[in-house]
Amino acid sequence: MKYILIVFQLIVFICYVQAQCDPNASQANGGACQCNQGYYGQDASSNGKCNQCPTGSTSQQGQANSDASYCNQCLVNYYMATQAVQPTNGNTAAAASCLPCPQGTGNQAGPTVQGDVSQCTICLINYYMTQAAVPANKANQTPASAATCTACPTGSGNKSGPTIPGDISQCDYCLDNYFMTQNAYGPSNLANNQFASAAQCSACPANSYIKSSNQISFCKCYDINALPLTPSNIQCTCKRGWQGKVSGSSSAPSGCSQCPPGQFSMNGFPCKQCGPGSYINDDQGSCTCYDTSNGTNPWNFSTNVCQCQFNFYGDPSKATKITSGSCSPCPDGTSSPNGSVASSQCKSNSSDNSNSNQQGTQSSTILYLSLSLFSLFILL
Ligand SMILES: *[C@@H]1O[C@H](CO)[C@@H](O)[C@H](O)[C@H]1NC(C)=O
Ligand SMILES: *[C@@H]1O[C@H](CO)[C@@H](O)[C@H](O)[C@H]1NC(C)=O
Ligand SMILES: *[C@@H]1O[C@H](CO)[C@@H](O)[C@H](O)[C@H]1NC(C)=O
Ligand SMILES: *[C@@H]1O[C@H](CO)[C@@H](O)[C@H](O)[C@H]1NC(C)=O
Ligand SMILES: CC(=O)N[C@H]1CO[C@H](CO)[C@@H](O)[C@@H]1O
Ligand SMILES: CC(=O)N[C@H]1CO[C@H](CO)[C@@H](O)[C@@H]1O
Repeated sequence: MKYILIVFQLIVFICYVQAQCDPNASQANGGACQCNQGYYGQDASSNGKCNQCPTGSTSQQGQANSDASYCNQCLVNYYMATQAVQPTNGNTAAAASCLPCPQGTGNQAGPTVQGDVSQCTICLINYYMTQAAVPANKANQTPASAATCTACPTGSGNKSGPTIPGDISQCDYCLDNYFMTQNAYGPSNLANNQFASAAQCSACPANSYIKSSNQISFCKCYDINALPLTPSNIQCTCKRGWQGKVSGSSSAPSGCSQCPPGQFSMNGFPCKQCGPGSYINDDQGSCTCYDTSNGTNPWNFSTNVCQCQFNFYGDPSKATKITSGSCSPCPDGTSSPNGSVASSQCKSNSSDNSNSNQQGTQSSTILYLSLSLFSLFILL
């Protein structure tokens, strides 16, 4: 009983000691509390407190991290303008001064030594590099410069940030939900990049998606029952023989449902019976008029009727499998509107024109006569 009590007290004591570490500190092998990576502070146990290293700088795990001078490294995509100062010779401890790399530039690892903006040697993802970083040159009095990085054109990018100079063809990927119509090409030696090109990338149509890729490609509709997208079919709609509105996300169920037997649909329109005189095609996406002989209109999705062309008359809607010649041409000199059924709809098309022509002739004759009369009058 006595021993159990001692063990219990020991556990409580250990817990108590561990609970004394600052939330941003840890205790190595039961030793003292040490501030974590990115923090510094004296005596991280009891009353001590861990402070965050100044913006852009960081400290290492497993070090004493007792004062600001332990913040002697820069985070990635920062450069070190001045190094950390140790609290010796009467100096006050100071963290390294780390400044963010210019927009679009960065580095592969956080700098550990003092330098300048030329520590920003690479381009960030989706930027391309036209010039490498240049350290300051005291002799020539040229200032330091970071890598020259420009954002890739809309929709294009790079899987990883370029590390060497090149041209716009470094933008050889299309981003998520952009499809590629042309590969990047180059690099060229030309200063103005005239003949280098980024990948050509276009946004996916509504209700479709694509993963980032460096291949000529096309987007996929979310809806598994949609007609596949192609360069000539650039809208997600239900496939032929299915009606409804395609789903707008990969998690949503299909919005398309199959037409009942004998009914057709295209582009998700409501399923319908074929119009009189036509039969349904195998894919349930359209119908065909039985009579396709001269003078008939081909079956059309939006009208769904079988009719004669203009200047013909007849009724192909009465046609059956074996019918042909439903439409007869109007007699010469007459014409009829689209969809005429009776010969009486063939009207002479010259009457109106000849009337106005006659009127024209009449008025010029009158004008001529009046002029002649007028001149005769003058002569007299
Ligand atoms: C259909 O019309 C074309 C000219 O438009 C003609 O050459 C052909 O002989 C016609 N066919 C029939 C079966 O009348
Ligand atoms: C179908 O008919 C409509 C209405 O007359 C017309 O606007 C359309 O051009 C036709 N489509 C075809 C493919 O002929
Ligand atoms: C004539 O009517 C048919 C439907 O029978 C339609 O598809 C076509 O577009 C029409 N043509 C014209 C020129 O209006
Ligand atoms: C009447 O109209 C039809 C169709 O427009 C045409 O083919 C024919 O030549 C016209 N006839 C005359 C006499 O103008
Ligand atoms: C990285 C980390 O753990 N940071 C913590 C430091 O401590 C404060 C509270 O004092 C927390 O809010 C941080 O999340
Ligand atoms: C995926 C990838 O990294 N693409 C290009 C990014 O840019 C570099 C040039 O730094 C190219 O070599 C890569 O092909």
